[in-house]
Amino acid sequence: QTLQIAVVGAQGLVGQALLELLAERNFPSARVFAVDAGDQAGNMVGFGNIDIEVHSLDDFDFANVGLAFFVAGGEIAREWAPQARGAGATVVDFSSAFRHADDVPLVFPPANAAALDGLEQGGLVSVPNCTVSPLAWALAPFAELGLERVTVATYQSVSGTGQAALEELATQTTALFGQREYETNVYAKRIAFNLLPQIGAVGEDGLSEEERSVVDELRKLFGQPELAVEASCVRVPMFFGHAWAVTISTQGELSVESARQRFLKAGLMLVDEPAEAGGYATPMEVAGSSTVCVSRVRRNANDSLSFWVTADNVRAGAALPCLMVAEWLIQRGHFQ
Ligand code: 11C
Repeated sequence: QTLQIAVVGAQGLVGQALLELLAERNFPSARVFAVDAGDQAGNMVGFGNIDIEVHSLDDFDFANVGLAFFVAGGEIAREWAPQARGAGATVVDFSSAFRHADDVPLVFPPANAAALDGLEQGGLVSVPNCTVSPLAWALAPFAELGLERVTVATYQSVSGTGQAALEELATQTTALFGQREYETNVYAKRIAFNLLPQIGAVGEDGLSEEERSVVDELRKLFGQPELAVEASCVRVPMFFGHAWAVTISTQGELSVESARQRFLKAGLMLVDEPAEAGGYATPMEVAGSSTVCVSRVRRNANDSLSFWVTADNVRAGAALPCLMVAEWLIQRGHFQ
């Protein structure tokens, strides 16, 4: 193996999950560098059974890196991805920085792997928001029937916001149990024992940033700029795992049984035993796994199809899609 890899943002939630997956899936590489912004002197991060040193982005040399994952947010991607590319690295970016650029492919392989065709060494690929990739996985089996409308309500855990939000939920929860005062810093209102119906700033069109992201990214992924998408994104007091209540209409006829077969063929896990108590999957059960689960598949009176999707937003929603892009590039001989 000669491919050297950098994970920029290695100490973040997504960075750590990505390092775990790279080790678990034996991703072919000669060396993996953990890189992060700021002074990293002496910091170590887990990679499989070992710990590896974290390099400071400020003086990291991308010269011998063939593949750089950026999982460090938009600001760092905007500043450093061009430098990594300039040194010859292909960049797989998990941030909102380039997702809407016309000349940058937005790719989640189960939905649109063909968008990677022709990517050159030193190229740039954007990976969708963690709220979009598992949803797109569940929608992909219906794309060939002609997707007409997607209506989705999301239930998003606080890990989607990051480490500080995990701490805020934990601190508020214990304070409430202890009947103590609590602070609200990360979110506009208390998240413990509550639901927040807005994720990101609301734009002039009335959609929150997260809802706009779902609409725009699904349209780009499926190459349907006019696809009817309605999204309502809600932050819930869970630590890990997002869930999606989805309703779709397609041009072709769709029975519950054929939908189930399509989910299975696409590699999703079906947990759907309506006759059994608890015959569905919940975020708690998928947390820590790379599985995207579908439950409660049913047909509505107007022939639309509804179902429930749940996945670990950090692992299956963020880290795995980055790795799937890289695995696809490897299979296509991109790095030779
Ligand atoms: C959340 N999905 O769960 C969001 C985070 O990649 O644009 C969105 C960050 C992004 O909070």
